Amino acid sequence: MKKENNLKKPSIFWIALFFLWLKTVIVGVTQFNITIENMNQFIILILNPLPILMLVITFLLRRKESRQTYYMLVFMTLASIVLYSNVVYYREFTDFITIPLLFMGNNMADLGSSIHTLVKWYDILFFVDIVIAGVLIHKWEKAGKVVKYKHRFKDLRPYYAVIIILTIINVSLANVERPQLLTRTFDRELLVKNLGVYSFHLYDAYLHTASQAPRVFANESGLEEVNEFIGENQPSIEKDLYGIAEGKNVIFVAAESLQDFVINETLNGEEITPFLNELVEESYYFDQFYHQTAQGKSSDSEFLINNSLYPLARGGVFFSHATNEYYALPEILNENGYYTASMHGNNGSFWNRNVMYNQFGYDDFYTKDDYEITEENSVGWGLKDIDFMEQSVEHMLDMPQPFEVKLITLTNHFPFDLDEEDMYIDRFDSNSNTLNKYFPTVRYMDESIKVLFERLKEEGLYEDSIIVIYGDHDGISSNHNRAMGQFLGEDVTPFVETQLQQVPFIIHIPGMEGEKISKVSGQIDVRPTILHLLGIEVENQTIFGDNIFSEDYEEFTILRNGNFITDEIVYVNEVCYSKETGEPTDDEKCEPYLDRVHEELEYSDKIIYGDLLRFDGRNHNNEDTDESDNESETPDANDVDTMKEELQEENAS
Ligand code: GP9
Ligand code: MN
Repeated sequence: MKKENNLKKPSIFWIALFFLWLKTVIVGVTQFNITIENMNQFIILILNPLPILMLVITFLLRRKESRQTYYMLVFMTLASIVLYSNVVYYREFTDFITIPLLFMGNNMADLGSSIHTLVKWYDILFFVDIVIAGVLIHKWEKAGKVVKYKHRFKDLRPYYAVIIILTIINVSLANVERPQLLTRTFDRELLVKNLGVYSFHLYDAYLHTASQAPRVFANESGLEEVNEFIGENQPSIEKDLYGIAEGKNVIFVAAESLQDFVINETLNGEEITPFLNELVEESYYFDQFYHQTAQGKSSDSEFLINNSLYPLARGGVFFSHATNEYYALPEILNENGYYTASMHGNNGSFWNRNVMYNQFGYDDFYTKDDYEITEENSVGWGLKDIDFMEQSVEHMLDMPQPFEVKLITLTNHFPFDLDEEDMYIDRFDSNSNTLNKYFPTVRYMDESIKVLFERLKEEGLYEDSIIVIYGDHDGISSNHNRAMGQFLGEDVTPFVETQLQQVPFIIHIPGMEGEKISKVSGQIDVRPTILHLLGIEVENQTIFGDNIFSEDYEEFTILRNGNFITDEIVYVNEVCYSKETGEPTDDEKCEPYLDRVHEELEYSDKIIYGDLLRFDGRNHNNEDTDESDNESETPDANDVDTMKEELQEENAS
């Protein structure tokens, strides 16, 4: 048979390409909220799925002709699965999947309880085209319409020429729209908008591979360079408060999904957080405090608080760099005579905590095996917060003092399920079921924190402790902006959306009045702020945060997506907003900060990618442990008992 080129004839090439392309464009517009602002962006949207889809399909055309239909349908299915997985993930996180996320097997499995609310029956439509394509090919093949043969490279040259031309157009247009597109990798929304979801995944795969290499090539000079950038990295001192909480127990409460907008707010005339509202009156309450987390959510907040470094833009540093050296808060506190533990009524392996905690230096990790969990005292993701608090205080009674513990709450987690008996307030009434359910679970968490305080007082632990409460990240994503606007009584503009990234940060020191501190700050500042109160100075540390209490503290907080906030402006997706008006203002006002933002995030990444803290000249307590040991080790119960005894003796002498 003469090998004619069949670009124009009905072929499975065109069928597969047409359906996949159409679906990708429709999904882009309807599911990923990709907004089209000009003609250029419209052309990019139409173009960007084509080159990569064509490339794969031409590859399949070179297979045996009898297998081609099969391969084509398998490819259509795989591409649809990629697309659909992103849709489901996007519904919850308004973000796209990255490769490191896929390795978080445990988390994905545990997310099961949320998944059912994210999957809709009509999602079957995402796969319907595969069936239609299969039927069409079958029919047309029978009628002798479809041209199929094993293509040689030569036959495909016109296709390749088209692929190259389309790629050049796509990249050039994208470059006009978004210079430095590929270097600003923390902005996934823009990457997907310009490259399309499939090429984004390819690029992400490249990033993943490339991020593994720096560790091998890193040396001391890398750390020196970062330290030079940070400059004098000792947090500034504020003499009135320095050491005010010296020797006290430190009880951190990681308040799941707690955003600041609920504080001092009512719903149907009832306070949403009555206990916290009282508490902020007698505590240091930072009401301009931002979470700085990315895809690693809760674990990112822990990373920030313990290290005063930024988490990664993609994936979770708890997974990708859990065997790095860190000089984390628990390690510092251990050196200062503290016993340290994290407590959580969930699996130890969630977020790979049981591995990462070794590097942070926690003496112990209380997980769901250490709690009495029954059907009655569980909801949603596990142990209810009130029961968790009660049982955690019991555990604290056995701990050597001073201790640092972190209580990781769970009930106020998406999808915000709650038993009827635990509903202290009614749901909100809007088109977002998620937001409606959020308020009663926040109210429930508030109650659990009240129980914590009561129990600490009853057990005599309160006076010797400081209690530090922080929201770990947002609970209501931008998918619910309309409903959120209804609650707030204003449109949720990008400016408002950024302000919604504020989470409460409360430091309660028994016996002190406290005050409201309205300085722009973030989770990166928690460690130096707390160490300052404890009167612990750390030599030679590499951190990006500062003591918020200090007079020299600079109000400049960088979010992990490259947006930033100062006392006067808010920079969101390349638009500079005035805080005073909430409206866009002169770019010049934001300009001076732009380089610093990029540099700071890049230097922080460098520390993680290059594992640079192994060069800080410290003998980290896990230095002798070889990597294979690190994989599985959390201190077991016997070790912990011995260690507790040793610590108690040490502290007594
Ligand atoms: C799971 C809990 C929730 O252990 O910390 O994690 P999140 O989904 O919020 O990151
Ligand atoms: Mn969380």
